[in-house]
Amino acid sequence: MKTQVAIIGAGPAGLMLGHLLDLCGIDSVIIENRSKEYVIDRVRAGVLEQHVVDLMVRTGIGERLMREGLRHEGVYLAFGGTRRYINFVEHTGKAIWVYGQNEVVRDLIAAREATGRPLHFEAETVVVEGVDSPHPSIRYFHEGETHTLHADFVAGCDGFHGISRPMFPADLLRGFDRVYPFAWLGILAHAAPSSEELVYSLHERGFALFSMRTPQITRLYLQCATDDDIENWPDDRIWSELQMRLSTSDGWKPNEGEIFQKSITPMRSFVAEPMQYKRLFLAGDAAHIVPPTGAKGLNLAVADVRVLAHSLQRYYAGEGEAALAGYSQTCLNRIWKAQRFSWWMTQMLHKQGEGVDFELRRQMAELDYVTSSKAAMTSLAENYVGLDLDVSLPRKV
Ligand code: RFL
Ligand code: PHB
Repeated sequence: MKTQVAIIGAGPAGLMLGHLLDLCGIDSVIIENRSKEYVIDRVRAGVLEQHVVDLMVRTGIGERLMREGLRHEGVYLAFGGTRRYINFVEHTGKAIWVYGQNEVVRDLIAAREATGRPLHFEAETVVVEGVDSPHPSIRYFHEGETHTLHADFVAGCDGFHGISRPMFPADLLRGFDRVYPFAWLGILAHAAPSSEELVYSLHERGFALFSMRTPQITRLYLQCATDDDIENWPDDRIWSELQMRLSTSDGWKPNEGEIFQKSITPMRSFVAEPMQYKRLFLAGDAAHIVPPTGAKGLNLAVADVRVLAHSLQRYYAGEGEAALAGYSQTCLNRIWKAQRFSWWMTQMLHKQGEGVDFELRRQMAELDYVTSSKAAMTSLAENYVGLDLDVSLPRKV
């Protein structure tokens, strides 16, 4: 079997890359080790930057997003029992959208299936070979058989635990990371969101976040210990902790309802440099992880594959290898800024440990400043809605 680009992983990065390449007339095969249901049902991100929304709309996959997505013009930061609003549109002219990663993935799979181009689920990539030659290949198991796929390029869109990053020569790849001493317990509940905007809260008991998925479903997060067990968190304890950490003196509090999903996620910052080794490219979580406080992971994954699709389009248009040389650095410049922002939001909003009264007072002062200085509000807003990405949009033809 032959294709132009072999894509490992059908998360947002791999699926969006396949979609953009299709619009450029470039052939690809997407190989995913999990089932279609698993990939769609995995509960993850919820916030889309304006550039992702624009991309989806202009490339013909934004119809449901426009109908069901929730446009948000700002966020609340809560501390000391009060909520303060930062208006993104006023400070940047841009907004963000709440639309579950599940829905983005569902739309991308539907678009892929409509093209008839290959997307293999439950197909595990085991070996990537020849990436240092013009003829790489990947070997994978699918429906009980081993297949070999020859390609011009391999795109490693296989997440943080994938096999692509370890294929880089050890003396080429450098990893930069930070692990945080806390985790997030996240829930989905059948409860109408009681605020139109997200609420990020710093409380002396720890961080909490109020978000949503639909007009009937609330998404909530609580800071917890890294070694915490979900069994320690019966529903009553979750609600009582959320009410304590989120309720504000203006009478606002989250609505309660039946909890139908809960899980604990560790938090880390990680960047791999470079993101290209000859014919092998990394994109999305395969190359970098951000703590979720800045809502950047999915958005960065989409930004990477926009740069990659654009580079490959130029390559096939006749520019040759030169078109690919800037991929890593173009992505990394923006990734490090998103890393900085995600780290900054995380340190400002989480309780750093026990007996940290100085830190808490300092964080409260920072929140007071960030929600009262026009310059600071503008800085938070322009990072939250997403820094500029200078790549032209392919259009659905
Ligand atoms: P994914 O989504 O992990 O997809 C990688 C895919 O590769 C497959 N795979 C393989 N396939 C074949 N062969 C192999 N050997 C393979 N090894 C792995 C996997 O099964 C999988 O399907 O990575 P991708 O595409 O780079 O997408 C990244 C995003 O999923 C991630 O950054 C976000 O979910 C992060 N994130 C958030 N991002 C945002 O932009 N906004 C948010 O509001 C936001 N909130 C979050 C988040 C992540 C969270 N968790 C659970 C980590 C909230 C949470 C709680
Ligand atoms: C979410 O709705 O899942 C969400 C929102 C904002 C974040 C992280 C996750 O910073």
